[in-house]
Amino acid sequence: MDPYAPPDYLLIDDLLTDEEKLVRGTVREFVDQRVLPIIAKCFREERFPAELLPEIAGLGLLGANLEGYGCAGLSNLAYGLVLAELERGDSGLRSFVSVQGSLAMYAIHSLGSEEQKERWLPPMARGEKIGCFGLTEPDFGSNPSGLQTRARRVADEYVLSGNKMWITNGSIADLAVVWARQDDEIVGFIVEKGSPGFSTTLQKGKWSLRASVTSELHFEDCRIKASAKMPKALGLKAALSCLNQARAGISWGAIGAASACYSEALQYSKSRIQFGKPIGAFQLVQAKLVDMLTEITKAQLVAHRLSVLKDQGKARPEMISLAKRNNVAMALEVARTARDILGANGVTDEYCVGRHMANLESVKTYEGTHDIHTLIIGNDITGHAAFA
Ligand code: TGC
Ligand code: FAD
Repeated sequence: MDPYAPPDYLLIDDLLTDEEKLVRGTVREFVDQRVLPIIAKCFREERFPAELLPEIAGLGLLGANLEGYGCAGLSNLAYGLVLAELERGDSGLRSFVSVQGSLAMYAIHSLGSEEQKERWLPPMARGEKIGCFGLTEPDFGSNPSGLQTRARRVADEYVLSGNKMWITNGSIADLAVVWARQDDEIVGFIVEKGSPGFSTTLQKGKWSLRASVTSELHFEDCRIKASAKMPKALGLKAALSCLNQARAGISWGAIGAASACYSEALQYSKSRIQFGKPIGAFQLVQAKLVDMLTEITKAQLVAHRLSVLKDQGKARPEMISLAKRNNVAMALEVARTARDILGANGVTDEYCVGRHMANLESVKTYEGTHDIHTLIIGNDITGHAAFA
């Protein structure tokens, strides 16, 4: 197979270092050789490809932009390139890596005690322990400030009660970072699998992210040691600070999915003959391809600039919202247009466009819906919060 060459119309590769290109090249090869041959079947069977985990961990992709504790310490830019490659394979695979590294590991890294970091981060980086991140509840999605999961201190333990929903990795996780209300404050805990009163239910029947595990978490008077509380996980602000990491990564990941759809549609347009010509020779098809390429290129520039700002410590949460909102909407539109260019073939899983299109519907909703990010940016520029 020829190595994949993503669209790079404005030579953004010239802005990358040799090391960044090397990291991306390694993940690109992994996706070509190990992910693409199996992913359509996984999606069809609603199965997360857990067999890839040792290789993903071996490549240093878990918590890759974190420092120390066995993590690779990549720049945010290099990490973004990694996530774009993974999501070129499937959004479910990128979700796994985002939740493990950018949500669960990041939460422990930035909010946990030294003991918690030393205990959990090295095995999580090695892929020996899987994490999930439980913020969303059945009645509180966009508005986590109202979350109802309760934590009570009883002697040297905490007792948790409540339910989380739509939790990526939930049923396969060895530990859950869980946000709960203690008295009137939102606080975060590390809850181990097997804790008395903790159980999970797999959420089946998704037509999106079928190669990703999504679960409910149940806490019925779940008892955990007092030391499971993360000392710096205080207030909604702490929970939201973790989302910045994942949202920034998604802005890169979406480019990978969009690039896969664009490349497939471009190739198809050159080989599919109608009215005696390749469909790519028709003006209307060319206009669609040009719009796709233009939007991908703009998204690449947004993601690149955001990563540079993040590496310089200058990326504000609202900037991250702009990149997540724009790039995911762009990718979904590109996937839909690519699906259209493939005609009837676009609705089969022999081609990747339909799978990406379905996945991106979830990506548009999770980590803050498109409209919540509109309101975050709207608040920033006008000074008027329009959430409630
Ligand atoms: P609000 O009053 O605006 O904020 C409370 C405090 O938090 C601060 N803050 C942030 N800090 C860091 N990073 C951010 N992104 C922050 N956003 C807000 C804020 O400054 C304030 O600080 P302080 O010092 O004044 O206390 O809170 P609000 O209740 O009005 O909510 C605002 C809103 C709607 C933007 C927020 O609730 C929100 O972002 N909602 C969306 C929820 C969401 O994104 N959930 C994601 C769950 S995880 C997930 O989906 C994983 S998907 C799997 C995968 O990634 O693959
Ligand atoms: P709601 O908040 O009910 O929103 C429904 C609609 O109303 C949306 O269009 C929204 O934009 C709109 N809306 C809501 N409020 C307003 C407003 N003020 N103004 C205008 N419009 C508004 N969560 C986790 O904690 N951890 C995970 O690992 C995780 N993984 C996920 C995996 C998948 C596959 C999915 C689909 C979701 C996952 N989520 C996870 C949950 C995700 O973060 C939520 O779905 C998301 O935050 C939206 O919440 P909701 O689904 O309850 O929608």
